[in-house]
Amino acid sequence: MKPMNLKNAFFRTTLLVAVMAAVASLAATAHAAAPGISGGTGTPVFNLTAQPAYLNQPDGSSVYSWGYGCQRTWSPTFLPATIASPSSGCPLMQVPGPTMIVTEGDVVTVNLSNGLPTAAGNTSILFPGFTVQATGGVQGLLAQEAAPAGTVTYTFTASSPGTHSYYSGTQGDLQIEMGLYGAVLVLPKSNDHNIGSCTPLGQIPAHYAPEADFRLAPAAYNHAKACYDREYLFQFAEMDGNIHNKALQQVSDPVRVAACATGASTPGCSLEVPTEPYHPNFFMINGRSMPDDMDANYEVEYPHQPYNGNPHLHPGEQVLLRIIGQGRWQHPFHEHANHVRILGRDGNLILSQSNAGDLAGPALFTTTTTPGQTMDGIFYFTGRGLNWDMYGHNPKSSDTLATLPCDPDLNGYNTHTTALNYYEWCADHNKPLEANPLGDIAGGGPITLPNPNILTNGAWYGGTPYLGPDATTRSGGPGLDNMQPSNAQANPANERGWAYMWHSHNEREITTNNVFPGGMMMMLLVDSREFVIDESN
Ligand SMILES: [Cu+2]
Repeated sequence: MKPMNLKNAFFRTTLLVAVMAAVASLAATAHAAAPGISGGTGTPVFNLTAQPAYLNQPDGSSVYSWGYGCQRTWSPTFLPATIASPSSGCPLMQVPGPTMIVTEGDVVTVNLSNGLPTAAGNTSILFPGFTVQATGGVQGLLAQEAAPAGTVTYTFTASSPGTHSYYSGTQGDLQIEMGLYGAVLVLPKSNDHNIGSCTPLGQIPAHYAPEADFRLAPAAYNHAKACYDREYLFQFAEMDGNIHNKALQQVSDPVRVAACATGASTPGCSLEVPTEPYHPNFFMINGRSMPDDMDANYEVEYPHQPYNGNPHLHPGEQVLLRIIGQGRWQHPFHEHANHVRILGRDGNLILSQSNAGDLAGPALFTTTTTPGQTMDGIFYFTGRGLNWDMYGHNPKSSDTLATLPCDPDLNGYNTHTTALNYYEWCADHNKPLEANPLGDIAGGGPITLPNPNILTNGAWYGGTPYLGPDATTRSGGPGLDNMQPSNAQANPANERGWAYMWHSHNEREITTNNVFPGGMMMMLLVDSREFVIDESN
């Protein structure tokens, strides 16, 4: 999608119509996955710089912020390799900071240099959950710190797999607010016997259509029940624009700049930015607000916000959600269409006390984030509970896709991995939606659909109650009115998925600068297996 098209479409309209219009104008390439950087194997080294820049927000704001970028002399390896990463490396400050991808047992070194304005003073990084050794720098309250233009080195062993946060350990009320936070993803060892049953890397999927593998690892944890097919990382944080504006005023103040020029410890060379009362007006997922979060990863429009939030999946896929609460508020994020089964928190897999080996994490309606805490959870969608056949099968149809069988396994799902309707809930197979159908399925269903013009919400969601490129035909049937607009508007061609809003249930947080819609909102796209999900951007 071209961002301008999206934004024009978005702000021309209002309320839910606006949301669906934005969905309609999204394009093929803006998928997600969990991109980041590697510092090598075994003893990875990451060279980061804390530095200032401006974040783009969809209301047109350009918000002065601080974040981490890669040191200019250092070019890391970008992961996963299937995602097109910037050829320039990552020298620019970004929010969130570069996602550091390591493997369990790695001895990780992070060299931090302080490129913040001198008046900002020292800075540091905390790696909660790890035992950190620091060398160089100066002693701070919570961690060894890098003085202005100085450096500090942290070393720790990546002792547990899972999603971990990192963030400033210096004046956190200001520095984390300004954007100094990021993620450490610790992958389980690839030779771990517990994940031997997972589909090996490079072999996803063995399903209907060949698709690239965008996973970082076969499993989230060293556990056979932590396998996954697809993954997304979402970091939640809010910003109070007044704090950022005050920080900008003060670092630009000529008197202060003059004082700082003679040394960081010169009287008058420090910031006095109040961080209370706290009135955040930007609510971000991965540093972006809706609708910007649905643009592509590494989109040039966001040089300092490279990561998006735009989940896609096929029915039946196990989708790993890596969730981090950054900032200082809780954010009750609701993943529509199913609950999220939590695997672990802060890199601790939650196991049953009574049944050894069983997972015991809760199924959450909202994955409410807590500042500093991380969650790993599994989300999936099968259509079970819809009470109609979402593929529109009809044994009498001449359409070969419409005559596919549903062969229930012991749990009632069609688990033939090469089938288009993999993980269809067979109890709903050939079960009509409409009491008085105009379409492909015989009569007798639970409801009568309203006028197609009422149901139709654009290109991603075709207005039809069926999945797949033929959904429009199936909902109307040969020679009958079908759901308009039809496939001709599909973008990309033949994507005929269902859109589910994923959003904060603190509704204040789905605004940008007090205007709805915006903030912490994205769209989940459920795509039929005919549609190849390409997250390579
Ligand atoms: Cu909701």
